[in-house]
Amino acid sequence: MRALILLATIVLAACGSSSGSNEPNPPEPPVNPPPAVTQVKIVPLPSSVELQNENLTLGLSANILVDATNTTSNAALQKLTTGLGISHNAAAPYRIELQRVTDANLGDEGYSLTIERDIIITAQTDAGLFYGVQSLRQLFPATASDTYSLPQLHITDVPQYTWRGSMIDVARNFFSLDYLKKHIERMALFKLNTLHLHLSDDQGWRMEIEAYPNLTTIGGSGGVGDSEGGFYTQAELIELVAFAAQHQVEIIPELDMPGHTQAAIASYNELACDDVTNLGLYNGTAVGFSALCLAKPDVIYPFVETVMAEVAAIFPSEYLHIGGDEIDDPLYEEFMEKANEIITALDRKMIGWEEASSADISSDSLLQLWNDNYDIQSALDRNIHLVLSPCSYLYLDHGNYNGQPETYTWCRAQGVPLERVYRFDPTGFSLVKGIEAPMWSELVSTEAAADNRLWPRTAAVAEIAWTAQADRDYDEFLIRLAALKNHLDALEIQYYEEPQLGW
Ligand code: TNX
Repeated sequence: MRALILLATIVLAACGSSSGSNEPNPPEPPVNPPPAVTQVKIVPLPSSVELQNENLTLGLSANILVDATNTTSNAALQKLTTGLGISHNAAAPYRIELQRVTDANLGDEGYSLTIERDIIITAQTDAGLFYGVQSLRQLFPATASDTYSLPQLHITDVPQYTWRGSMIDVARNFFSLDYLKKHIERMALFKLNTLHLHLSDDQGWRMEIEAYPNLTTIGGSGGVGDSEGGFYTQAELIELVAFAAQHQVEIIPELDMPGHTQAAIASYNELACDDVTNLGLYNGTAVGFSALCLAKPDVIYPFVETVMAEVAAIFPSEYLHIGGDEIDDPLYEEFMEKANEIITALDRKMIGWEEASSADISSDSLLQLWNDNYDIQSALDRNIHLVLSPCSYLYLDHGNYNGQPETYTWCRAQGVPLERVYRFDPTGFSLVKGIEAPMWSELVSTEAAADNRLWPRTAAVAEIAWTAQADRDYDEFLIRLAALKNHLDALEIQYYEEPQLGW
C-alpha cells in the first residue's frame, strides 16, 4: 500500500495536480510506470521505495559489519560480496551493515534497506536480514566488475503472505537432490520460502521409510514411461532440509493418501483391498484409480502412523501434507479425520488438498485450493485457512504459451502464460495463508523442461505472494523482471524465453 501511495504521489506530481486529499477511494494503479519503481529493479516489488536522485559508487573494499548469530543473512551477504569481489576492510570508505533492530512494523520477515553513504539493512530477524540481502543482490549486477554504482534509496519491505510456495512433483518424474538445491537457491533470490515436495504418487514413492523398505526399492524404481525413478534417503532429506533452512526455505513434505497410492500398493500389496487385482507398478499418467483400502483400518492406519512418524522425524515443518485429492470413497472423510489425528499426535498441523474440506478436520489445518471455483465455504466457516493454487493461474505444468508441447491443457486450454500468472488476484479469497504454484511432472521429465516450466513464471508467483495486490502492475513488473535476466543466467536457469520480456 505504501508503494502505491508513493507511486500515486509521483504520478500526481508529474501531472501537476494537487494531492487529491478529498479522494474517497484509493487511486487506480498508474498506466505509465513511474520512474522511481522501475529504476529499482527488484522482484518482488517492495512495499515502499524512496529513491534519491544520486547514485552511490562503490569500490572493492567495504567495512562489512555483521553479527555472526544471523547465520542465513550472514552467509548470503558473504556469498554476495565474495561473488562481486568486494572484501572486508575495517578502514574502507563505506560500510555494509546488517543490523537487528526492534521494529514491530517489520514483523518476522520484513526489512529496511538504506543505500546512502553506506549500505544498511535492518530487520527484527535473520529472515528479514536475509531478504534485505536478496534485494541488495538484485540491485548489484549479477557478475563482478571493478566498481559498482547503486541508486541511493530507502526501502521498507514487508511481505503480504507468510506462505510463498513452489511445489515440485518428484513422484511422476524424479528430480535429483542437486536439482532441488538449485531450485531452493533460485527461490531464495525471489523471497519464496516454502518448497512443497510431492513425494509420492501412483508412479513413484520417493522418500526412504525405514520401516517399509519396499516403498523405495520397489515403489521408487520407476516413474512415468521408461523413467529410471529414484528416491531420497533419509540422510539426503536431512541434508536438503538444512540446505533449505540456510536459504530461509521450509520444506513441506507431501505423502499423498489415501488415493494416488499405486506405488505403495505395488510395494505392499496388503494396503489394497483384497479384491483388487491391479497390484503392480504403474507408469502411465491416469489419475484417480488407486486407493489404500479404507475398509482395512488395522492394516492402513498403522502404516499411515509409521510413515508419518518417520516423515515428522526428518522434516521439522509446522505442516505435513497428507494429499487427500481425487478419490471417491465412502470412508474418505473418516480417513482424513484419522490422518488429522495422527498428524496432531506428532505435534504438527495438517495440510490437505481442497477435497478434505468435506471432512471434519481441525481448524488449524490448511487446505490447498486447486480448482479455481471449488466451493470451499464449508472450510472457511470453520476458520480453516487456504493456500491458493488455482490451476488456471498457477499450474506450471500448463504451457508458457498456447500449444506448448508436453504441457497440460485440462485446466486451461490456452496454457498459463506469464501474464496470466501475474494477473491472479488473491484478494478475492478470504483466510488466505499464502500462494503456491505446483509443477506436476507427468509431462516434465528433464531438468531443462522443469526450468522451462518454472521460470520465469515463478518470479510472478513470488510477486503475487509478497507484494500487495494494489501495488502490482504487470507492465511495470515486466520492466523489473527483464532487468534481472543476468541474475537468472548466473543461476544457470534454462528459462522459457518469454517474448514479453524481450529476452
Ligand atoms: C491434478 S491437482 C492432480 C495431479 C495431477 C495434476 C496435473 C491435484 C491435487 N491433483 O494429480 O498431476 O492434476 O495437472
